[in-house]
Amino acid sequence: MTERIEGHGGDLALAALRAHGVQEMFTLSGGHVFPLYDAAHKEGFPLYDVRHEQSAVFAAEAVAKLQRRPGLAVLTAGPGVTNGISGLTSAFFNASPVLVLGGRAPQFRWGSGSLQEMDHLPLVAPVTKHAETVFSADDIPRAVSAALTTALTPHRGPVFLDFPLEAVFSVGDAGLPAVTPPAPIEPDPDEVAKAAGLIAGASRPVIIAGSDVYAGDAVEALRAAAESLRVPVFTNGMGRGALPPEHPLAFAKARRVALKGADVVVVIGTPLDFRLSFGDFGDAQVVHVVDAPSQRAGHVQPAAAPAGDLRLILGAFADHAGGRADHADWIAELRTAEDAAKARDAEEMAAESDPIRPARIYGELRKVLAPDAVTIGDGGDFVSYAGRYLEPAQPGTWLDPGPYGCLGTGMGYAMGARVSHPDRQICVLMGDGAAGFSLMDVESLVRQKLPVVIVVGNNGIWGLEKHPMRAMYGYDVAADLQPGLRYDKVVEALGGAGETVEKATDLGPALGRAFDSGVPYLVNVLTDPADAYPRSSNLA
Ligand SMILES: Cc1ncc(C[n+]2csc(CCOP(=O)(O)OP(=O)(O)O)c2C)c(N)n1
Ligand SMILES: [Mg+2]
Repeated sequence: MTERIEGHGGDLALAALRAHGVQEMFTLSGGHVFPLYDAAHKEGFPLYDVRHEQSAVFAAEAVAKLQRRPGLAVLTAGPGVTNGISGLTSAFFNASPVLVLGGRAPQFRWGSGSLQEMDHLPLVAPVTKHAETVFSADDIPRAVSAALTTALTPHRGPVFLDFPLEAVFSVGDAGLPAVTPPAPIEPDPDEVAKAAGLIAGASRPVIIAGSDVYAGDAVEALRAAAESLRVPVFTNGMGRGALPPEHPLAFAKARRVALKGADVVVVIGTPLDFRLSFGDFGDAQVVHVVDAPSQRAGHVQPAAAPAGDLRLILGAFADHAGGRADHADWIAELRTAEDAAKARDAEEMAAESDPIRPARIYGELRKVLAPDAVTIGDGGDFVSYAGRYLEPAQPGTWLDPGPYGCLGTGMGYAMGARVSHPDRQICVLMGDGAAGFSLMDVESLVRQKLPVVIVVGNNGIWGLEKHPMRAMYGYDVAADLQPGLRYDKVVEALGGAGETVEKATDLGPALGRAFDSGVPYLVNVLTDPADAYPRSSNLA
């Protein structure tokens, strides 16, 4: 214990939050959490409010993902907390260190039917690393501090605390717990050596690096390991951009060829889930490198699975003392496939068509996006195309919803990204269906002067569902939206600006106006509803 602090529950919470580097709060008003606002108000602590609690949690998650520090959402008792549950669950799947502080009906008359009285813990426990009710003001700094330490300890993830009304409104005093960063988890050196030996001895190794590489600040170590062992690298999630696109070992398009031909597949900092064919790569041996023992897959038996601090493991790979098989031919083979795919993509991204096809939108966007622009995907097919055609040039610049696949992250992630990077381009790629979940939060962005550009791929359908349903049944239901709807007018009505684009040649100038506008700006691009993203499994 270092310092003693006094005040109401909100003051005590804020002191502990600040000690852990929390820099802002995302919230939607509710009387149960007023003391937290009071503390923020008195201290000049930034507070951003939204129109749906999901956006508050998604904003907190974006801060956590981009800045690798805790993000905070404050939600009122009952419906405030329940509206935040998809956000918490996304953070759980993404291992994002998010703290949700909930209000809670008074404890002294629990069971008498107070307004918004419900026990949140059974709902949030399965999607958090820790969930606790804090019954006294004096106990708040301890609980906040412990919760944030848990959130930041690999494998990272969200935590939840709620404060009964009388606990957060009453005055207390407590010591401010000392903040110690989580100690790195030491990997088993034998398992690390075994993994390194397998990779070095392979003829056709491939690395797939995911979000935990960025979250664990192991981007440099990844590069060093790949260069030392001469292994081609593919990425997903927040791992994208870990190697600059021009790096000789950076690959994006040749994944199918790589996974088909590989004899050792090294998956680093991402689960062996549906995105990676559940860890089944045919005859190839699998090395799974995870940031904590809890992340070892239960459904496959990798040849090696070192668990621990990714910098330590990847550093040890880089320092591998044994010999190395020559991978030059393998790398050259993949480069040929990569270059061919890139040429095909370039053609698609330049293609004239009427109606516009999504590829062209990304072709135009690539011309105006700066290397440090943050791009955010919220939608179905339109976002699959973003994943294919956008090439993040730096790590920490691409936000997708992650394996939970929750639509509606758009405006919350945009708010968190804008707050994280006030001077960068922030661009949300949205399906027209996805737009319905969070577009009202453009109002929050306008009011709080947080400009972002929103590009809607408006095909008038829930494309990622309509096409598969037709393929499966020969008909579809519940898959149509209003064609040509003016989402730009919605944004205008909310105080932003926008325009509708129907011709490919109008895209570039419209995007230019959007990024120059300095307000939330929606470019509503009418796209071809017949266009379906080609995929092997169409269920999402
Ligand atoms: C909250 C939520 N509801 C439903 C789904 C199922 N879903 C996945 S993609 C998709 C269609 C998205 O349509 P749109 O945003 O218009 O993008 P498009 O596929 O048309 O490009 C739906 C409904 C989901 N992933 N998340
Ligand atoms: Mg759509």
